Amino acid sequence: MSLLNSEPNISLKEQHFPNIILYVDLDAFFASVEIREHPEYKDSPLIVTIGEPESLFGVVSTCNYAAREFGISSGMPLTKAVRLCSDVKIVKGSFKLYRNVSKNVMKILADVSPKIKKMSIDEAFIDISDRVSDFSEAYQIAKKLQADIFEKEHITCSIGVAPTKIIAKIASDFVKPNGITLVKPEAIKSFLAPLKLRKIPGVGPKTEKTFQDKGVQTCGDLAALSYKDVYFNFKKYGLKLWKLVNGFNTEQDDFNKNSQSNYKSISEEGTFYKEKNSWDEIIEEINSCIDSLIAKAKNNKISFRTIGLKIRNREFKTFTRSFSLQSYVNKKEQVKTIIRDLLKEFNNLPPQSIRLIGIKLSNLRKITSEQPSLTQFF
Ligand code: TTP
Ligand code: MG
Repeated sequence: MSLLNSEPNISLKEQHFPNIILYVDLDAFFASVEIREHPEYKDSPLIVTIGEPESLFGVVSTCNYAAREFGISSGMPLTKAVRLCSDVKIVKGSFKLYRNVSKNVMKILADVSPKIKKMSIDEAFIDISDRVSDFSEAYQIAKKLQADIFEKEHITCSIGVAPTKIIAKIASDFVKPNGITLVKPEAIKSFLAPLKLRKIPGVGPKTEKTFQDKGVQTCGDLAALSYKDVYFNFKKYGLKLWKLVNGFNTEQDDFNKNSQSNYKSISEEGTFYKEKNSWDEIIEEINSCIDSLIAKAKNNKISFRTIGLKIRNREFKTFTRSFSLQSYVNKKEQVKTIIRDLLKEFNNLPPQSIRLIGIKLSNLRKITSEQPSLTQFF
């Protein structure tokens, strides 16, 4: 039977929401740190730039909420920003300081649960499913976390509390600054309905235009279409979004999926919720996936022979490549070298087009005491 004639293929798994996730995003991060260091900037419009404040060469890295009221935003040329607000204060960023504050905040988050995934300098997911029994308890944890960050670092954050990462991320942006937005499974559809499709991480201007051309502006507009129409007009990617806006679980449980003891493979992947501007940034993400996979392999005394790479672009096209070695290995550098080779083929893709990267180790073998490593002899 063709997909067009079939009923929506919603599995039980997609109706099941076993997790509770917090998504934490620091408010106007660089600007908030500057205001903490210079309380005299408080209440006046403030821009942080890596450019040159005096000659107005460069763009806005970020700005505080007072500056946003004038229409100033990240990425805007400084010349335009001062046209919008002639009194705006412009300071040069101190990145070392921001990195330190970020590290301190990530430590506070790691105290909430070890299941934490840093997404950028000022954003992270925390899976608190094992710590709480319901969403009201999760909300209290979010409140306490917000207070802890403020007490220790004197900056505010906004938090989304939801059953999936993507909904938690969208929720974190719903009330800002210093907001907490809770979205329970049964409220996902109505929460998303009034939002522009663009609010969904990964929907960029090009995708938004494709949907707008067919009259779809909001998540609710998409949810109201029939499954057949969505498949006909927007293919596989449209269906995934359609499931999301209709309140189904579109995520694999990637915090827990490797928890069984007899692995066939172990893998780690990351979706980019913001465009990456360089391959260096993407490689940094890949290396962090490799680091955590190797830690997992070591904890479970596993060696492996096959190393796989997965890349997905904004058109939802997925490329997978792999390489098998003659013998079993378990070292980080070996994986990094092979992945670097596999990546060469994709050098020509613009980094901004990459939406997801994944690494998979397969052909696994348990390291037993009968297979001593060479280093044990020295
Ligand atoms: P964001 O979290 O996107 O922005 P923000 O924290 O400034 O504001 P919001 O309250 O909306 O979360 O980015 C985090 C930091 O990353 C930001 O403070 C500065 C930096 N950044 C840039 O340098 N360039 C950019 O284009 C963006 C978007 C962010
Ligand atoms: Mg932020």
